[in-house]
Amino acid sequence: MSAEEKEKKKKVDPRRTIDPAALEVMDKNDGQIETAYDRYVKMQPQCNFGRTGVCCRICLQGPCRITKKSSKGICGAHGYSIVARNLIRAICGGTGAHADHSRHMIYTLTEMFAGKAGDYQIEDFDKLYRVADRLGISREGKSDEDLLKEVYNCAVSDFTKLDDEPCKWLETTVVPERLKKFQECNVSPRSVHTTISEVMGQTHMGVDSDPVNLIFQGLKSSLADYVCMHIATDISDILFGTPKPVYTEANMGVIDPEMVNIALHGHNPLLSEMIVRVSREMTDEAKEAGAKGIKCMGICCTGNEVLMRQGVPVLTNFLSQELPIMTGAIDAMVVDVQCIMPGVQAVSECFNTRIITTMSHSKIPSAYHVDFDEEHAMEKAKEVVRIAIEGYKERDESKIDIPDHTHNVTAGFSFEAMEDLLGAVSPDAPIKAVTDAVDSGQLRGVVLFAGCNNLRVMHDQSHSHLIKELAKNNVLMVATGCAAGTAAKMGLMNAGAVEEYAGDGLKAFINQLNEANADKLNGNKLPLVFHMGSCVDNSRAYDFTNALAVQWGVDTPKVPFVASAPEAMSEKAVSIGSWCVTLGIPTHVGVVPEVTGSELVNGVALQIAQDVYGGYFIWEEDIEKSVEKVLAALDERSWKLRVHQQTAEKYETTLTKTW
Ligand code: NFS
Ligand code: SF4
Repeated sequence: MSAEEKEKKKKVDPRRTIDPAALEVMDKNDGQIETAYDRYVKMQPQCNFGRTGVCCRICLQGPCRITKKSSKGICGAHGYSIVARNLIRAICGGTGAHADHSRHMIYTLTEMFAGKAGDYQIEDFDKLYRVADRLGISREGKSDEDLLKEVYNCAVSDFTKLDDEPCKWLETTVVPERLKKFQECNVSPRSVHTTISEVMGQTHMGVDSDPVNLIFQGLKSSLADYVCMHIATDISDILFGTPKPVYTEANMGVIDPEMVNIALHGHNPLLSEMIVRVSREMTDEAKEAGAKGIKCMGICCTGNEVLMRQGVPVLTNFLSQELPIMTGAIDAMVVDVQCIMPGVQAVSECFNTRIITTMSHSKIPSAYHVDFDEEHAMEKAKEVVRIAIEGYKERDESKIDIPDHTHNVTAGFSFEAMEDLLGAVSPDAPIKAVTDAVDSGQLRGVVLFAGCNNLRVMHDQSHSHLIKELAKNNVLMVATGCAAGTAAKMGLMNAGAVEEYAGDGLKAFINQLNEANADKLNGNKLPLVFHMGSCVDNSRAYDFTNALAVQWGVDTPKVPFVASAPEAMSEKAVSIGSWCVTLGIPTHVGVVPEVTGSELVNGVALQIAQDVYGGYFIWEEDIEKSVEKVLAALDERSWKLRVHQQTAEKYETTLTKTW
């Protein structure tokens, strides 16, 4: 290592978080147990070829790296082809992960129809009807089970069909102008699985080297991603209920040393819902072991799923997932799929914590494994809880040290719950409460905070700062995934935050909702940021955007709605960002993806996308500039919308379709 590199490495401080609970745990540990924060420092400096996307390992002649000396790979592939191929494989990785999740939901229905998943049933009939209606399925003379079967058939078809008809979940959830655009540009996916296979085929050595063609296929993959995410949300709601407001707490102070503590981590609600249910029935077993009861807490998106539907407290978000184990009071961490750092196992070995993997395709060496299957869901959930109780019995009391940090959280804002709240102000067209507030200038627009944490930036900092600044500027905010985790942990997802941070317009808007919904809220008040769920539930956020577009009578690129992922990390985030853009949303990303090695590919992301789809990426790592750029993107749209509305009024014509 050169002297310069050593110097650079020294400068990175592993205390890369602003979460006070995480800092406390980290400081007490004083580097003795290694976590992601330490490994990030060790990893510096990271390879710039990979970072800019110009390293190709697609065939065994590679890796080929684009340098001044060699401007093409061994096969003659230009830098732009290599960058585009890498990018769309990342998008496809995200699509694959969501497809895996969504297919599991669909598969559970297969098992239900075969009489093999008795622990699952239709929980939310209204949601079933709503989805059936949206898909254009007639309800007349059909039993609920028949109806569910038809919804199921549509989902299977969206996953597997080979013809050119649009996927049902795309066709029925976007405005017609969007669909037309997708068909014109050939980015409307045939089906989820077909699209994934197309991307892998197209990016194989010696197939497509046209960067624009490649990127458009990537966008198709991102739309397939959107389809499977929406299916996952819909089926989850049908099986487990559509979220309604819930009240709980967030951050590591939620750990109760007198309880058997279970951390639910990963993404899938199929097992975690069962664990929450059985843990409520198994209090006696916990008491026999000397505990007061059983407490479930969530990490990442499994956490978001059980928070939204069951009010389960938030333990922490992605980046700090290893730290709760170091409190010495987590008896089991149950994981399913995605965003689970293998590092949790090594940390757990210093404590009593059992890491329990539960999916056959997502294992960690040395961890416990309970092989989940739909047929024995409750039984498997009980097995998991019993392992946690065993862990409790073996706890080393001397190691317990829980940081005393929590904040109140109000969550549970599915799109339906939002409509319900807005409907109290505007009964005929609930979403009009928002469009009116934007038209009058009371709100500056709507922003979705989505995405992960990433050690390249200070953990939780950009989310927190942007939320506070946008609140001041009267932006209505919704959040999902680990961005929502930040808001919850940092006290930005409760009524106190409205008082503290909201500008006058936003405060008046939220207070009007509070007053109109006083009976439903039982003395509680609405939060500053509305939690819409897991990352898969970004589908809910898009339903929100789409409803705004329908209400204004415009295509999505005219809607003052911006997505922001200031701490993006996973391939899923790359895919979600790409469908946001394709669906017409300006999308701020605070960690620039691996595309800067090709000016052409970067230019497509930043400019061409806007020309074609109306959505575009904003790469901005600087927090202050991010605030400015997000606000500018909102303002540009609301200004244009207003001008177009005034023009239409003046000349008594319809609103122009251009953006
Ligand atoms: Ni989303 Fe949720 Fe978090 Fe990022 Fe991972 S948990 S699916 S990918 S890290 S937000
Ligand atoms: Fe190199 Fe071409 Fe093989 Fe990529 S596909 S590793 S650029 S030879």
